[in-house]
Amino acid sequence: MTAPASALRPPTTDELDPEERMSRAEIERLQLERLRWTVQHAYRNVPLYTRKFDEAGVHPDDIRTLDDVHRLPFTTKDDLRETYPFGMFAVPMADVARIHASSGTTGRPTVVGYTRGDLDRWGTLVARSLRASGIRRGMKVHNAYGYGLFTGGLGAHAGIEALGATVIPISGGQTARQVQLIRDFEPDAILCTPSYLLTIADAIAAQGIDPRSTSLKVAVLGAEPWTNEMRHELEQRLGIDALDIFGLSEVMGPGVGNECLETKDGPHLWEDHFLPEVIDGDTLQALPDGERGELVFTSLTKEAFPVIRYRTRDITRLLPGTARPGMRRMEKVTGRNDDMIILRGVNLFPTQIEELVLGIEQLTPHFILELTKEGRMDALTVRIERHPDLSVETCEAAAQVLVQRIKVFIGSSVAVRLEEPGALPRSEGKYKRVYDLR
Ligand code: DLL
Repeated sequence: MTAPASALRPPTTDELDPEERMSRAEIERLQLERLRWTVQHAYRNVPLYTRKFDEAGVHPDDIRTLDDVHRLPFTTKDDLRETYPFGMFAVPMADVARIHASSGTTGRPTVVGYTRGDLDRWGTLVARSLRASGIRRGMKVHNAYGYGLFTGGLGAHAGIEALGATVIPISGGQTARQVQLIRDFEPDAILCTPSYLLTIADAIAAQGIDPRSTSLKVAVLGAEPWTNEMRHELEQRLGIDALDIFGLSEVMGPGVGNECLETKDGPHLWEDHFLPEVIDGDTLQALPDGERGELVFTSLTKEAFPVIRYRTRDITRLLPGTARPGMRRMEKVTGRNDDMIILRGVNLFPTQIEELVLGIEQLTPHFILELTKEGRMDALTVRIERHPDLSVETCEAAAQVLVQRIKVFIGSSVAVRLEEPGALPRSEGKYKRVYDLR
Protein backbone atom coordinates (compact mmCIF):
# COMPACT_ATOMS: atom_id res chain seq x y z
CA MET A 1 0.00 0.00 0.00
CA THR A 2 1.37 3.42 -0.86
CA ALA A 3 1.14 6.24 1.67
CA PRO A 4 -1.28 9.06 0.77
CA ALA A 5 0.39 12.02 -0.97
CA SER A 6 0.06 14.11 2.16
CA ALA A 7 1.33 11.62 4.79
CA LEU A 8 3.99 13.18 6.97
CA ARG A 9 7.44 11.64 6.63
CA PRO A 10 11.02 12.89 6.63
CA PRO A 11 12.57 13.49 3.20
CA THR A 12 14.40 10.59 1.60
CA THR A 13 18.12 11.02 0.88
CA ASP A 14 17.32 11.60 -2.80
CA GLU A 15 15.09 14.52 -1.89
CA LEU A 16 17.80 16.40 0.04
CA ASP A 17 19.91 19.25 -1.35
CA PRO A 18 23.43 18.02 -2.25
CA GLU A 19 24.86 20.20 0.56
CA GLU A 20 22.69 18.39 3.13
CA ARG A 21 24.45 15.17 2.20
CA MET A 22 27.97 16.60 2.55
CA SER A 23 30.39 15.35 5.18
CA ARG A 24 31.63 17.72 7.88
CA ALA A 25 34.95 18.10 6.05
CA GLU A 26 33.20 19.00 2.78
CA ILE A 27 31.01 21.58 4.54
CA GLU A 28 34.05 23.15 6.20
CA ARG A 29 35.89 23.36 2.89
CA LEU A 30 32.90 25.10 1.35
CA GLN A 31 32.60 27.42 4.34
CA LEU A 32 36.24 28.52 4.11
CA GLU A 33 35.97 29.29 0.41
CA ARG A 34 32.76 31.26 0.99
CA LEU A 35 34.08 32.99 4.12
CA ARG A 36 37.04 34.34 2.18
CA TRP A 37 34.70 35.66 -0.50
CA THR A 38 32.36 37.27 2.05
CA VAL A 39 35.11 38.98 3.99
CA GLN A 40 36.60 40.45 0.79
CA HIS A 41 33.18 41.53 -0.41
CA ALA A 42 32.25 43.23 2.90
CA TYR A 43 35.66 44.92 3.27
CA ARG A 44 35.61 46.31 -0.25
CA ASN A 45 32.01 47.46 -0.41
CA VAL A 46 30.86 48.49 3.06
CA PRO A 47 32.70 51.49 4.58
CA LEU A 48 31.76 50.42 8.12
CA TYR A 49 33.52 47.06 7.61
CA THR A 50 36.54 48.72 6.00
CA ARG A 51 36.88 50.99 9.02
CA LYS A 52 36.30 48.25 11.60
CA PHE A 53 38.75 45.82 9.96
CA ASP A 54 41.39 48.55 9.68
CA GLU A 55 40.92 49.52 13.33
CA ALA A 56 41.24 45.89 14.37
CA GLY A 57 44.38 45.56 12.20
CA VAL A 58 42.98 42.68 10.19
CA HIS A 59 42.87 42.32 6.41
CA PRO A 60 40.75 39.89 4.33
CA ASP A 61 43.97 38.15 3.23
CA ASP A 62 44.54 37.14 6.86
CA ILE A 63 41.62 34.69 6.64
CA ARG A 64 43.32 31.38 5.83
CA THR A 65 41.39 28.95 8.05
CA LEU A 66 37.89 28.91 9.53
CA ASP A 67 39.35 29.71 12.95
CA ASP A 68 40.67 32.97 11.58
CA VAL A 69 37.08 34.25 11.77
CA HIS A 70 37.87 34.93 15.45
CA ARG A 71 40.24 37.71 14.34
CA LEU A 72 37.40 39.70 12.79
CA PRO A 73 35.52 42.43 14.67
CA PHE A 74 31.93 41.82 15.80
CA THR A 75 28.90 43.53 14.29
CA THR A 76 25.97 44.63 16.47
CA LYS A 77 22.54 46.11 16.08
CA ASP A 78 24.11 49.50 16.95
CA ASP A 79 26.21 49.28 13.78
CA LEU A 80 23.00 48.84 11.80
CA ARG A 81 21.36 51.77 13.54
CA GLU A 82 24.40 53.96 12.95
CA THR A 83 24.30 53.29 9.22
CA TYR A 84 20.49 53.55 8.95
CA PRO A 85 18.89 52.99 6.54
CA PHE A 86 21.10 51.59 3.75
CA GLY A 87 24.70 52.21 4.87
CA MET A 88 25.56 48.52 5.20
CA PHE A 89 24.37 47.47 1.76
CA ALA A 90 27.28 46.05 -0.23
CA VAL A 91 25.77 46.41 -3.72
CA PRO A 92 24.35 49.39 -5.65
CA MET A 93 20.69 50.08 -4.88
CA ALA A 94 19.77 49.05 -8.43
CA ASP A 95 20.84 45.50 -7.51
CA VAL A 96 18.72 45.45 -4.36
CA ALA A 97 15.57 43.55 -5.22
CA ARG A 98 13.88 43.77 -1.83
CA ILE A 99 14.08 45.52 1.52
CA HIS A 100 12.81 44.22 4.87
CA ALA A 101 12.88 45.89 8.27
CA SER A 102 12.18 44.93 11.85
CA SER A 103 10.78 47.53 14.17
CA GLY A 104 12.39 46.23 17.34
CA THR A 105 11.34 47.63 20.68
CA THR A 106 13.35 50.84 20.73
CA GLY A 107 14.81 53.32 18.29
CA ARG A 108 15.25 53.06 14.56
CA PRO A 109 14.17 49.95 12.70
CA THR A 110 16.79 47.52 11.44
CA VAL A 111 16.85 47.57 7.64
CA VAL A 112 18.13 44.71 5.48
CA GLY A 113 18.38 44.20 1.72
CA TYR A 114 18.48 41.29 -0.74
CA THR A 115 19.66 40.88 -4.32
CA ARG A 116 17.71 38.65 -6.69
CA GLY A 117 20.28 35.93 -5.95
CA ASP A 118 19.88 36.42 -2.16
CA LEU A 119 16.12 35.99 -2.53
CA ASP A 120 16.62 32.77 -4.52
CA ARG A 121 18.98 31.35 -1.91
CA TRP A 122 16.56 32.35 0.86
CA GLY A 123 13.72 30.53 -0.92
CA THR A 124 15.92 27.45 -1.29
CA LEU A 125 16.81 27.45 2.42
CA VAL A 126 13.22 27.91 3.59
CA ALA A 127 12.20 25.11 1.19
CA ARG A 128 14.92 22.95 2.75
CA SER A 129 13.62 23.86 6.22
CA LEU A 130 10.03 22.96 5.37
CA ARG A 131 11.14 19.74 3.69
CA ALA A 132 13.05 18.81 6.87
CA SER A 133 9.74 19.36 8.70
CA GLY A 134 8.02 16.78 6.49
CA ILE A 135 6.30 19.18 4.08
CA ARG A 136 6.50 18.55 0.35
CA ARG A 137 4.84 19.04 -3.02
CA GLY A 138 1.23 17.93 -2.90
CA MET A 139 0.64 19.54 0.50
CA LYS A 140 -1.25 22.74 1.27
CA VAL A 141 0.49 25.18 3.59
CA HIS A 142 -1.41 27.82 5.61
CA ASN A 143 1.11 30.64 6.07
CA ALA A 144 0.06 32.77 9.05
CA TYR A 145 3.37 34.60 9.53
CA GLY A 146 2.79 38.33 9.00
CA TYR A 147 3.35 39.60 5.45
CA GLY A 148 5.06 42.96 4.97
CA LEU A 149 8.33 44.36 6.24
CA PHE A 150 8.64 41.45 8.72
CA THR A 151 10.69 38.66 7.10
CA GLY A 152 8.37 35.90 8.38
CA GLY A 153 5.50 36.08 5.87
CA LEU A 154 7.27 36.68 2.56
CA GLY A 155 10.26 34.55 3.59
CA ALA A 156 8.08 31.54 4.37
CA HIS A 157 5.98 32.22 1.27
CA ALA A 158 8.98 31.98 -1.07
CA GLY A 159 10.06 28.73 0.58
CA ILE A 160 6.65 27.10 0.18
CA GLU A 161 6.68 28.03 -3.52
CA ALA A 162 10.28 26.89 -4.02
CA LEU A 163 9.32 23.55 -2.50
CA GLY A 164 6.46 23.18 -4.95
CA ALA A 165 3.82 22.97 -2.21
CA THR A 166 0.57 24.96 -2.34
CA VAL A 167 0.72 28.25 -0.46
CA ILE A 168 -2.25 29.80 1.33
CA PRO A 169 -0.96 33.34 2.05
CA ILE A 170 -3.27 34.34 4.89
CA SER A 171 -0.75 36.41 6.94
CA GLY A 172 -1.32 37.02 10.68
CA GLY A 173 -4.43 38.19 12.55
CA GLN A 174 -8.18 37.86 11.94
CA THR A 175 -8.19 34.64 13.88
CA ALA A 176 -11.82 33.68 13.24
CA ARG A 177 -11.11 33.81 9.51
CA GLN A 178 -7.99 31.69 9.98
CA VAL A 179 -10.13 29.02 11.61
CA GLN A 180 -12.70 29.21 8.82
CA LEU A 181 -10.05 28.73 6.14
CA ILE A 182 -8.40 25.87 8.02
CA ARG A 183 -11.81 24.14 7.99
CA ASP A 184 -12.60 24.93 4.36
CA PHE A 185 -9.20 24.62 2.64
CA GLU A 186 -7.96 21.67 4.72
CA PRO A 187 -4.27 22.57 4.84
CA ASP A 188 -1.71 19.92 5.82
CA ALA A 189 0.67 22.38 7.44
CA ILE A 190 0.54 25.68 9.29
CA LEU A 191 3.34 28.22 9.71
CA CYS A 192 3.11 30.83 12.48
CA THR A 193 4.56 31.71 15.87
CA PRO A 194 4.01 29.14 18.64
CA SER A 195 2.01 31.66 20.68
CA TYR A 196 -0.25 32.38 17.72
CA LEU A 197 -0.88 28.68 17.17
CA LEU A 198 -2.10 28.56 20.77
CA THR A 199 -4.52 31.42 19.96
CA ILE A 200 -5.72 29.54 16.87
CA ALA A 201 -6.18 26.30 18.82
CA ASP A 202 -8.35 28.15 21.35
CA ALA A 203 -10.37 29.76 18.57
CA ILE A 204 -10.99 26.34 16.99
CA ALA A 205 -12.16 24.94 20.34
CA ALA A 206 -14.36 28.02 20.92
CA GLN A 207 -16.27 27.13 17.75
CA GLY A 208 -17.06 23.75 19.28
CA ILE A 209 -14.58 21.91 17.06
CA ASP A 210 -12.05 19.43 18.42
CA PRO A 211 -8.64 20.98 17.56
CA ARG A 212 -7.32 17.46 16.93
CA SER A 213 -9.87 16.87 14.20
CA THR A 214 -8.58 19.39 11.62
CA SER A 215 -6.60 18.43 8.52
CA LEU A 216 -3.37 19.86 10.03
CA LYS A 217 -0.50 17.42 10.43
CA VAL A 218 2.46 19.67 11.06
CA ALA A 219 3.31 23.17 12.30
CA VAL A 220 6.60 24.94 11.62
CA LEU A 221 6.97 27.44 14.43
CA GLY A 222 9.45 30.17 15.22
CA ALA A 223 10.16 33.91 15.47
CA GLU A 224 10.04 33.78 19.29
CA PRO A 225 11.53 31.67 22.06
CA TRP A 226 9.50 28.59 23.02
CA THR A 227 10.12 25.47 25.06
CA ASN A 228 9.83 21.74 24.49
CA GLU A 229 6.95 21.83 26.99
CA MET A 230 5.13 24.23 24.63
CA ARG A 231 5.90 21.88 21.74
CA HIS A 232 4.33 19.02 23.68
CA GLU A 233 1.27 21.14 24.59
CA LEU A 234 0.67 22.16 20.95
CA GLU A 235 1.28 18.65 19.60
CA GLN A 236 -1.19 17.14 22.05
CA ARG A 237 -3.78 19.85 21.66
CA LEU A 238 -3.80 19.80 17.85
CA GLY A 239 -2.69 16.23 17.14
CA ILE A 240 0.24 17.44 15.03
CA ASP A 241 4.03 17.44 14.88
CA ALA A 242 5.53 20.81 15.84
CA LEU A 243 8.95 21.72 14.42
CA ASP A 244 11.22 24.65 15.21
CA ILE A 245 12.29 27.09 12.48
CA PHE A 246 14.94 29.63 13.43
CA GLY A 247 16.20 32.82 11.85
CA LEU A 248 16.65 36.54 12.16
CA SER A 249 16.32 39.37 9.68
CA GLU A 250 19.90 40.57 9.94
CA VAL A 251 21.18 37.13 8.94
CA MET A 252 18.42 36.45 6.34
CA GLY A 253 15.04 35.83 7.98
CA PRO A 254 13.34 32.49 8.69
CA GLY A 255 15.28 29.41 7.56
CA VAL A 256 18.77 30.00 8.97
CA GLY A 257 18.15 26.63 10.57
CA ASN A 258 15.34 24.15 11.11
CA GLU A 259 14.62 21.00 13.05
CA CYS A 260 14.40 17.67 11.30
CA LEU A 261 11.21 15.64 11.70
CA GLU A 262 13.07 12.41 12.41
CA THR A 263 14.98 13.80 15.43
CA LYS A 264 13.26 17.01 16.70
CA ASP A 265 16.40 17.82 18.65
CA GLY A 266 16.94 21.52 17.98
CA PRO A 267 17.45 23.30 14.64
CA HIS A 268 20.20 22.14 12.30
CA LEU A 269 21.96 25.26 11.06
CA TRP A 270 22.33 25.48 7.29
CA GLU A 271 26.08 25.80 7.54
CA ASP A 272 26.69 25.92 3.80
CA HIS A 273 25.37 29.52 4.02
CA PHE A 274 26.11 30.62 7.60
CA LEU A 275 29.09 30.22 9.91
CA PRO A 276 27.85 30.07 13.53
CA GLU A 277 29.87 30.69 16.68
CA VAL A 278 28.94 30.85 20.34
CA ILE A 279 30.76 33.42 22.44
CA ASP A 280 30.90 34.42 26.08
CA GLY A 281 28.76 37.57 26.11
CA ASP A 282 31.02 39.26 28.69
CA THR A 283 34.56 38.39 27.59
CA LEU A 284 33.56 38.08 23.89
CA GLN A 285 35.78 35.00 23.64
CA ALA A 286 34.62 32.15 21.39
CA LEU A 287 33.39 29.13 23.36
CA PRO A 288 33.90 25.49 22.38
CA ASP A 289 30.93 23.57 20.93
CA GLY A 290 28.63 22.35 23.68
CA GLU A 291 29.05 25.44 25.88
CA ARG A 292 26.19 27.85 26.26
CA GLY A 293 26.60 31.50 25.30
CA GLU A 294 25.58 34.12 22.76
CA LEU A 295 25.05 33.01 19.18
CA VAL A 296 27.04 34.87 16.50
CA PHE A 297 26.72 34.48 12.72
CA THR A 298 28.82 35.30 9.69
CA SER A 299 26.90 35.05 6.42
CA LEU A 300 28.73 33.14 3.68
CA THR A 301 26.76 33.83 0.50
CA LYS A 302 24.86 37.07 1.03
CA GLU A 303 25.46 39.74 -1.61
CA ALA A 304 23.37 42.77 -0.61
CA PHE A 305 23.78 42.56 3.15
CA PRO A 306 26.77 40.49 4.25
CA VAL A 307 27.15 40.24 8.02
CA ILE A 308 30.44 39.58 9.78
CA ARG A 309 30.26 38.05 13.28
CA TYR A 310 26.81 39.46 13.95
CA ARG A 311 25.87 39.22 17.64
CA THR A 312 22.32 37.85 17.78
CA ARG A 313 21.80 38.17 21.59
CA ASP A 314 20.21 34.70 21.45
CA ILE A 315 21.43 32.23 24.04
CA THR A 316 22.19 28.67 22.91
CA ARG A 317 24.96 26.14 22.35
CA LEU A 318 26.28 24.36 19.26
CA LEU A 319 25.84 20.60 19.08
CA PRO A 320 26.92 17.96 16.56
CA GLY A 321 24.58 17.26 13.65
CA THR A 322 22.32 14.21 13.84
CA ALA A 323 19.82 13.90 10.98
CA ARG A 324 22.23 15.99 8.83
CA PRO A 325 25.65 14.90 10.14
CA GLY A 326 27.60 17.49 8.10
CA MET A 327 25.86 20.47 9.74
CA ARG A 328 25.83 21.41 13.41
CA ARG A 329 22.65 21.83 15.41
CA MET A 330 21.87 24.32 18.09
CA GLU A 331 19.98 23.84 21.28
CA LYS A 332 16.48 25.29 20.98
CA VAL A 333 16.73 29.02 21.70
CA THR A 334 14.71 29.66 24.84
CA GLY A 335 15.98 33.13 25.66
CA ARG A 336 17.75 36.26 24.55
CA ASN A 337 20.21 38.37 26.52
CA ASP A 338 17.78 41.24 26.35
CA ASP A 339 14.76 39.27 27.66
CA MET A 340 16.57 38.24 30.78
CA ILE A 341 14.86 39.50 33.92
CA ILE A 342 17.10 40.18 36.89
CA LEU A 343 14.91 39.85 39.94
CA ARG A 344 16.68 40.67 43.20
CA GLY A 345 19.90 39.26 41.88
CA VAL A 346 18.42 36.13 40.29
CA ASN A 347 18.50 35.86 36.48
CA LEU A 348 15.44 34.39 34.88
CA PHE A 349 14.04 33.94 31.40
CA PRO A 350 10.30 34.04 30.68
CA THR A 351 10.57 30.57 29.08
CA GLN A 352 11.67 29.11 32.43
CA ILE A 353 8.29 30.15 33.77
CA GLU A 354 6.57 28.80 30.63
CA GLU A 355 8.20 25.44 31.31
CA LEU A 356 6.90 25.35 34.88
CA VAL A 357 3.41 26.60 33.99
CA LEU A 358 2.98 23.91 31.34
CA GLY A 359 4.11 21.27 33.84
CA ILE A 360 1.00 21.90 35.98
CA GLU A 361 -2.06 20.43 34.34
CA GLN A 362 -4.61 22.59 36.17
CA LEU A 363 -3.06 25.80 34.77
CA THR A 364 -3.68 27.32 31.34
CA PRO A 365 -0.80 28.38 29.07
CA HIS A 366 -2.13 31.96 29.04
CA PHE A 367 0.09 34.08 31.27
CA ILE A 368 2.00 37.34 31.29
CA LEU A 369 4.73 38.61 33.58
CA GLU A 370 4.51 41.99 35.30
CA LEU A 371 7.48 43.68 36.87
CA THR A 372 6.75 46.32 39.51
CA LYS A 373 8.51 48.08 42.37
CA GLU A 374 7.52 47.38 45.95
CA GLY A 375 9.37 50.02 47.93
CA ARG A 376 12.93 49.64 46.72
CA MET A 377 12.51 45.99 45.75
CA ASP A 378 11.57 44.62 42.36
CA ALA A 379 8.55 42.34 42.30
CA LEU A 380 7.35 39.89 39.67
CA THR A 381 3.71 38.89 39.28
CA VAL A 382 2.65 36.02 37.06
CA ARG A 383 -0.87 36.85 35.87
CA ILE A 384 -2.41 33.65 34.58
CA GLU A 385 -5.88 32.79 33.35
CA ARG A 386 -7.70 30.17 35.38
CA HIS A 387 -8.86 26.99 33.70
CA PRO A 388 -12.48 27.50 32.51
CA ASP A 389 -13.49 23.90 33.35
CA LEU A 390 -12.05 23.72 36.88
CA SER A 391 -13.22 25.20 40.16
CA VAL A 392 -11.61 28.39 41.44
CA GLU A 393 -10.28 26.47 44.47
CA THR A 394 -8.52 23.94 42.24
CA CYS A 395 -6.99 26.77 40.20
CA GLU A 396 -5.90 28.63 43.34
CA ALA A 397 -4.20 25.48 44.61
CA ALA A 398 -2.44 25.05 41.25
CA ALA A 399 -1.30 28.69 41.40
CA GLN A 400 0.29 28.02 44.78
CA VAL A 401 2.10 25.01 43.33
CA LEU A 402 3.50 27.34 40.66
CA VAL A 403 4.71 29.82 43.31
CA GLN A 404 6.57 26.98 45.06
CA ARG A 405 8.08 25.54 41.89
CA ILE A 406 9.36 28.96 40.80
CA LYS A 407 10.96 29.32 44.23
CA VAL A 408 12.54 25.86 44.08
CA PHE A 409 13.62 25.67 40.43
CA ILE A 410 14.45 29.30 39.67
CA GLY A 411 15.11 30.65 43.14
CA SER A 412 12.76 33.64 42.95
CA SER A 413 9.81 34.61 45.10
CA VAL A 414 6.98 35.73 42.87
CA ALA A 415 3.26 36.35 43.20
CA VAL A 416 0.76 34.48 41.02
CA ARG A 417 -2.57 36.14 40.27
CA LEU A 418 -5.46 34.26 38.67
CA GLU A 419 -7.38 36.00 35.92
CA GLU A 420 -10.71 35.17 34.33
CA PRO A 421 -10.62 33.05 31.15
CA GLY A 422 -9.99 35.31 28.14
CA ALA A 423 -8.85 38.27 30.30
CA LEU A 424 -5.26 38.42 29.02
CA PRO A 425 -4.16 39.60 25.59
CA ARG A 426 -3.86 36.86 22.95
CA SER A 427 -0.94 36.55 20.56
CA GLU A 428 -1.29 37.47 16.90
CA GLY A 429 2.41 37.05 16.12
CA LYS A 430 5.38 37.58 18.40
CA TYR A 431 3.84 37.50 21.88
CA LYS A 432 4.64 40.24 24.38
CA ARG A 433 5.01 38.26 27.58
CA VAL A 434 6.75 40.76 29.87
CA TYR A 435 5.37 44.11 31.04
CA ASP A 436 7.86 46.23 32.91
CA LEU A 437 5.85 48.68 35.03
CA ARG A 438 8.80 49.86 37.15
O1 DLL B 1 11.63 36.40 13.60
C1 DLL B 1 12.54 35.58 11.52
C2 DLL B 1 11.65 34.39 11.60
C3 DLL B 1 10.38 34.45 11.07
C4 DLL B 1 12.10 33.21 12.17
C5 DLL B 1 9.56 33.35 11.11
C6 DLL B 1 11.29 32.10 12.20
C7 DLL B 1 10.03 32.16 11.69
P1 DLL B 1 13.31 38.87 13.50
O2 DLL B 1 12.00 39.55 13.57
O3 DLL B 1 14.50 39.62 13.06
O4 DLL B 1 13.24 37.64 12.54
O5 DLL B 1 13.57 38.26 14.94
C8 DLL B 1 14.69 37.45 15.18
O6 DLL B 1 13.54 36.19 16.88
O7 DLL B 1 17.06 36.72 17.13
C9 DLL B 1 15.33 35.26 18.07
O8 DLL B 1 15.47 36.01 19.26
C10 DLL B 1 13.87 35.12 17.75
N1 DLL B 1 13.63 33.84 17.07
C11 DLL B 1 13.45 33.62 15.76
N2 DLL B 1 13.21 32.29 15.54
C12 DLL B 1 13.26 31.68 16.76
C13 DLL B 1 13.11 30.34 17.20
C14 DLL B 1 12.40 36.56 12.67
N3 DLL B 1 12.82 29.35 16.38
C15 DLL B 1 14.71 36.96 16.60
N4 DLL B 1 13.26 30.11 18.52
C16 DLL B 1 15.86 36.03 16.88
C17 DLL B 1 13.53 31.10 19.39
C18 DLL B 1 13.54 32.67 17.72
N5 DLL B 1 13.68 32.37 19.02
